[in-house]
Amino acid sequence: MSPFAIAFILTIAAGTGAGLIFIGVLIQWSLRKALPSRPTHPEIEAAPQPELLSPPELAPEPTSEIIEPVTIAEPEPEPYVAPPPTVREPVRIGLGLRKTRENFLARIRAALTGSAKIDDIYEGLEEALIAADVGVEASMKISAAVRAKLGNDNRPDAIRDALKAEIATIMMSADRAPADSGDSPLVIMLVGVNGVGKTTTVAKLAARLKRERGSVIVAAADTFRAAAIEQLEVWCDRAGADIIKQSQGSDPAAVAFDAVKAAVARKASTVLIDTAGRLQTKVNLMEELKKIARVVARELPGAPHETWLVLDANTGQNALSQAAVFRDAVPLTGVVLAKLDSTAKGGVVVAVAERLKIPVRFVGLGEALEDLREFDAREFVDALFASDEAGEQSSSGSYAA
Ligand SMILES: Nc1nc2c(ncn2[C@@H]2O[C@H](COP(=O)(O)OP(=O)(O)OP(=O)(O)O)[C@@H](O)[C@H]2O)c(=O)[nH]1
Ligand SMILES: [Mg+2]
Repeated sequence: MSPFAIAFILTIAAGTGAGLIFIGVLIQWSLRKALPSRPTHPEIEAAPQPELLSPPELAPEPTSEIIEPVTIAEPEPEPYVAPPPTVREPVRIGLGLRKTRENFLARIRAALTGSAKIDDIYEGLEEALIAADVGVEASMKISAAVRAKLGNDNRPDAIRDALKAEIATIMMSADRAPADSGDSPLVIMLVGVNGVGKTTTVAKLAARLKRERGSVIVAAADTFRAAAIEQLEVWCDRAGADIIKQSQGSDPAAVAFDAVKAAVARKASTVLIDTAGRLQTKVNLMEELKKIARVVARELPGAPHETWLVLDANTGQNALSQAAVFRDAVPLTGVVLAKLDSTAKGGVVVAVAERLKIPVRFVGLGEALEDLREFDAREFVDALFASDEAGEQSSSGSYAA
């Protein structure tokens, strides 16, 4: 091959190579433009740009401005709910009535099986009722009603069933609908002689009504007894209720007034007024209760919507005379029978229903917050007549709160 031909081929090859290199560079350049830029050095990639360093969600110490969007993005925080005050299962009415039931049933059984003579049977029944503190008058009335229904039928089961039905009728005849305070707070005033269990009942009710209806305000309107306010404060703390108080010796009506006013302002659902059980004289106490009711009504017409007399179940028939005294001062709308657990005289609830014609609303079955049962006439009668074995069963079964 001639040197000219070799030179020509080399020139063509060099030109083609340069052309190819040019095209390669061109392709690379256009690809760079089309793809997102990638840093050439990994160490630069690991070190973000200053403006990327602190997006709100990554900032190590966020300021209040940048924390906001984060909080909004999170689910709504659960409202704080205090742990329920109940620490154990509530006492069952069957267990609370154990003493009354044993006493009552033993006597009824003796009356029904002791003699076949109708007169003896009914005499025995009356005695059993009186011994359970149903009261002489009510006992005779009940016994007469059963006899009128059964005539000469002396079968123990028939008498027992008729007796049970008669007591249930009396208990239910006193029943009435609970007060309705509409959109306003329901104001309940607790009254009763000293030591019956008012303050404990207020605390039990506060815990219960808070769970059932919403926030509760308690008025410490026993400003007479030393340490009464502190006692109530401890209870309210446990029950998770707000307390409105003043110093000892201050005007109880003013405390109750403040509590109702606060409840209206805070849209609380219930106000519970704890009152004194003893003042210098009984007259003073009654005047004070009247004044509380009057002053409260001035702030919230219709209040107190309920005035409940707290009775100690151990007082037996004396409960009736207490009720008469209080009823003269303030219209009673219900009874709370405290300490039913510690008495064999639980039959007094029958006398209360029969004589006073006001319903038993709750029964106290112990000293703890959860030891309060809503009163149910039929459940009470069933528990009263439950045979020992069945009673224990029902105490842990259908009577469970
Ligand atoms: N076993 C039992 N004890 C109760 C019950 N209710 C209250 N008590 C006890 O009865 C005592 C008196 O209770 P309080 O609630 O202070 O009575 P109170 O009526 O407020 O008394 P004063 O404020 O003095 O009028 C306390 O030792 C309570 O623990 C109950 O249902 N069962
Ligand atoms: Mg008290």
